Amino acid sequence: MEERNKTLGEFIIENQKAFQYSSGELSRIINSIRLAAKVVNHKVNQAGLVDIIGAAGEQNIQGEDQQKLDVYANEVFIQTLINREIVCGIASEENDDFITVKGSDNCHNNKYVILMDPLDGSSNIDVNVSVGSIFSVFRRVTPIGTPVTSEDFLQPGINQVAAGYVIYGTSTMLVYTTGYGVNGFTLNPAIGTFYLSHPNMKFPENGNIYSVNEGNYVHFPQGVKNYIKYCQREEEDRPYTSRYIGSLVADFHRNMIKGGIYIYPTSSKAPKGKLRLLYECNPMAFLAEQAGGKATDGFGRIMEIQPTELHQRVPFFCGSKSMVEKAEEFMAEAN
Ligand code: AHM
Ligand code: MG
Repeated sequence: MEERNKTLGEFIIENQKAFQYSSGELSRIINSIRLAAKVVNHKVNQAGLVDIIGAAGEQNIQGEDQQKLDVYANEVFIQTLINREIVCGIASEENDDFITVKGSDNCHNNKYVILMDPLDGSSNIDVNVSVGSIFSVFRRVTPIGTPVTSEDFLQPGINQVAAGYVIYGTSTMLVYTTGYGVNGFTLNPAIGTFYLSHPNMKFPENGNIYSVNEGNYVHFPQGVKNYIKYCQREEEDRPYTSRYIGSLVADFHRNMIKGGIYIYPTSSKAPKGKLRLLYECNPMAFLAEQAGGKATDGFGRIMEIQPTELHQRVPFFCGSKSMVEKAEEFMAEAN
């Protein structure tokens, strides 16, 4: 008989050794994300429905004011993490500053901080396109028992102990790494359980998909323009296919499965790029490298950048290793 798929809960227990400095805390963080993901998933799936019921004026489905989904997702993730007392600090795209979590003993005794984008690509919600949640976990660097400081959050990506995303797509998946490869779990919505569906995910070494917002072409640096022309040139394995959802998690997920490159470069409109280093690019870079891919800012490794600000932006080139390296060649040449 074929072995049935493991649940995420079973996988976490069996792979306890994959959690660095294991004391069960990191497992509990992943468990909290699993729970928050299910709650957000439920709400995302109702996005259109709430409007319909609301418009009919019959009832408010939740008995509460309708909130913007990114604000709702932010509250769900933060409350889930705070209630379970497993992190000492939280930084979110939705909050200007980081949140200090004392714990019920008021002692700041937890050792991890989490940085997250609770609902990335949320402008896609209204048009029924996939969105995602992204998270990145670090051990704090300040002493346990003291309040967290910005130092705990402004760590280079190489210090990450876990990272992952939830994609709310045609199915909902939780994909994460603790530094021992990347595993993907698909939610069975009928029973609310995540099953291991994509063990040991790997970027193909090469690919034929390029994902970039070409509407901004005229504003791009010359190296990116040249690389795009390279992708479009008629050769044995080219032109490549262009696929851009405008939802980082969904573009990354497709490229990891099929082979491709995602680029959000600097432009004259966005001189530092658009995406945020700490809770968008670092976690995706950790996943990419763990899956055999590559993530750079066009010149150097994303995970080696020393952050200086919580909401710092950075140009992002991420995907199949050979493709990212080719794009880097064009960047270096044009520099
Ligand atoms: P957001 O955090 O405001 O949702 O912005 C991030 C999103 C990414 O998911 C996506 O890849 C990118 O912005 C798309 O930007 P653009 O519309 O400029 O192409
Ligand atoms: Mg975002």
